[in-house]
Amino acid sequence: MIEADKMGGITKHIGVPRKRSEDPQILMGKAKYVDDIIIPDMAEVAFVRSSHGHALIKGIGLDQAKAHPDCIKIITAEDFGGGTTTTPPATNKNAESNSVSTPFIANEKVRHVGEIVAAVVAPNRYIAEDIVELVDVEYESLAAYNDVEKAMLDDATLLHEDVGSNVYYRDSFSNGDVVAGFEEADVVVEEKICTGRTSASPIETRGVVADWGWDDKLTVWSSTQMPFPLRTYIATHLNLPEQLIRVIAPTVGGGFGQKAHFFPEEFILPWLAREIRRPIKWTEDRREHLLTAAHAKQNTIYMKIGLKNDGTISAMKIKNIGDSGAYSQYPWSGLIESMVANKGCTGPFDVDNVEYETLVVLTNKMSTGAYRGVGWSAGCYAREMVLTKAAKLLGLDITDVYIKNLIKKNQFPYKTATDQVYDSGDYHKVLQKCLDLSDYNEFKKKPKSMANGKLQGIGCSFFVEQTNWGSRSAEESGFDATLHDTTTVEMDPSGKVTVRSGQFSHGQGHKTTLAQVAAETLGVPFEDVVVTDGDTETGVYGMGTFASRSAVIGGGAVIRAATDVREKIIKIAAHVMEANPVDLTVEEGGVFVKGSRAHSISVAEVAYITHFDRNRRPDENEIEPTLTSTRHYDPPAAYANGSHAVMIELDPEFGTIEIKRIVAVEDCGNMINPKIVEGQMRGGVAQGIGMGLLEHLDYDKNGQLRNASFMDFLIPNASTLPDIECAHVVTPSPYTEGGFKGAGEAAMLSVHIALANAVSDALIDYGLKVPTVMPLGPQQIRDLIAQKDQRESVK
Ligand code: MCN
Ligand code: SMO
Repeated sequence: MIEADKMGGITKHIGVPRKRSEDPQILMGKAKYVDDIIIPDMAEVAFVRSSHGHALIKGIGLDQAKAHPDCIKIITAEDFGGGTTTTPPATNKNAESNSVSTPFIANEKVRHVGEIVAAVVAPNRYIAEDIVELVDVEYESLAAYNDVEKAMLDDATLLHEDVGSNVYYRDSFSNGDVVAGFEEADVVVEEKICTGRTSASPIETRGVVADWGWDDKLTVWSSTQMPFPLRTYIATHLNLPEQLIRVIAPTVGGGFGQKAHFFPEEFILPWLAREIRRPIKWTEDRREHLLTAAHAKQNTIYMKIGLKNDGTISAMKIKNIGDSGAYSQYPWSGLIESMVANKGCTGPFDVDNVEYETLVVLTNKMSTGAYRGVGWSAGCYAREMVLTKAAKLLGLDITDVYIKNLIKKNQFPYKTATDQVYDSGDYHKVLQKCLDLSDYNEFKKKPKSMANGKLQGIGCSFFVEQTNWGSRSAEESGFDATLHDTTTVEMDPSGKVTVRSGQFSHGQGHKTTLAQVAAETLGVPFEDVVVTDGDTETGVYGMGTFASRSAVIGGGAVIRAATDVREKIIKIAAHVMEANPVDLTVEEGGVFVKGSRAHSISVAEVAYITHFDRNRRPDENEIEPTLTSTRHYDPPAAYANGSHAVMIELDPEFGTIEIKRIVAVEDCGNMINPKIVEGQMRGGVAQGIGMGLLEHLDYDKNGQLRNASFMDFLIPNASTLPDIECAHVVTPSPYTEGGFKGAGEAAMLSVHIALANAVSDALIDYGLKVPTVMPLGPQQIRDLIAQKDQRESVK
């Protein structure tokens, strides 16, 4: 294990802000995505998708479509015999939980607009779309549900008769004495907070190519975050041995959690390729994407918090109703948002008296799933808006409440009321750094009204984030999942190194960071290491990349495997040099006698001797002549933390917001590559601002999505945002190899909260105004201004 105190610039590779080695190909347009895969004789698929939110399928007329001269194949649910993906019930105690099945193709009933009703194969997409138009589906409308609280009513029409209720998951939890906690409180605030329905909107939409080769092996290219689990999934449903299937994730243009699911299209294409024995492709268009790639973050949360006069939080009570959409998205299920939110409900605060209830409800919308910061974006928003309001009622600033309640440095490891174990941190230092860099206290004193007629405001927020989903992190978030990862480190006879990672970088820069970790551990130049991932034929089984797990778990597995290889290099070099192994060290491609640079042998020579020179290497019965190790890693959770400050100018007439400054401070333990961490922070902040300001997939009461295009569903762009100012505090995790904590999602946990607090600050002259909805578009801002002073509603 690399000692944590050797990090932070003292080491040669870890901590170095290198540029990403993968970027030149991407920036020059050379990188190949799924849609760039072209195979001779390849046909294309288009889907007949439901135009109804909730309806019975009374008949599907295929005659005209089949009569089209270019129709290669057309299939409906019947062809699969009603095949489904079934998300099993949650196994945690105190839960009432049901499994929910997702049909690959809708059978008898559609439950959301965009659901697949039939698949058409034609020589190309244009013709396939023409044939789709010829399919005549007869529907009988059913009542559709957009609002979870309506779908929960006893007399609501059921989406899934076999589940028996539109509420398919319910649990409750209590710790401490919540009644006494509220009695002790000097102010109690309760709000209903509703968050918007977002889409991760990666630049590259989904896409699948499937080819049943001459050798009877199936190759599938998919824009996925999890190539190996996808292979298992396809093998299970096609009833094939896994070694007959090769899954390749080529360059993937962003996933953000959305591509960490299995979608029906990823099974239908391989199935069709087997049937027609021809390569086929499907590339999702943006409208399909907004309609049918997993949505996220829509929660209705009743949040009640009690505070004492000095700002101490004395009790919390939460009812979180998750909007699962029409199904429980496989594999993480529709629980992921609300369950993660409630399991992490105390956030960075030292609170004992907690009670929560989690409900997950079916509605006639696309299913929800993981999206960067899953669980926390909505859950933390609800907690923080209530805290902000309570702080204002007590005459305190929200940052006073933070200072009062943040877990103190000497309390780590800290076990939360909900049984999560926070490994390390210095939360007060992080907060102070953010306040200093943003000049928070000075800015607060400024008058809100500006000469240009706008109102200026500043907001701050603080977060803690569980990272690195292995088995134990998942368990601490309520999921019974076996998650770990494996990496092979392999030195070839020329001394060059290949890292075969079970992770899959779809934008995070692992080719750079995992190479840094390998170079550091082995003692070889960075340039000598190549990282491969994304191909089940050349890699080792791994769970993929999600839940900010790669630095810790992937990096940790690299450290373990590379340590084995380094030790072997030393042993073989010792034999060759007739030295004692304990006297040797490996640095930058050479094996040296410690303290004496004169005695050395290059790593390349050791590698050559190992593979080809049996006269000079040790006996192969003593040491096998390979420089390869495969190691697995499944560490405890590490919890990252950070703070955001946002400065805005708000136009009270139009309700628009211009963001002037964003400061982001983060502690992700030892950084492998600060430049990449900052890239992650900036990307997360941008998406967090999108979620906080712009994004909501807006369904009407019949389940029609009203904004399924980038004309109407807005995401932030470069001109929406100022430069994002990044800073770090480093508290290495004592629980992980290298002291790393995850960094990939953190920024999405709290920048929207800082933004909402800035809105509240800008509107201070209008009374007590704390948002209860997200996003905060012009209409919501105008509504907030028009609302009564919230002081009047407090008893
Ligand atoms: N890193 C580091 N030092 C640390 C922590 C991280 O240098 N202490 C580096 C890592 O080595 C890695 C990157 O930062 O190159 C992110 O690391 P990590 O936090 O381990 O997250 P993952 O690599 O597992 O990526 C997943 C995470 C998630 S869950 C979402 S969602 C998200 C995110 O990454 N999706 C992304 N960032 C994304 N960035 C891009 N460009 N595209 C996505 O789809
Ligand atoms: S939402 Mo990230 O892929 O865990």
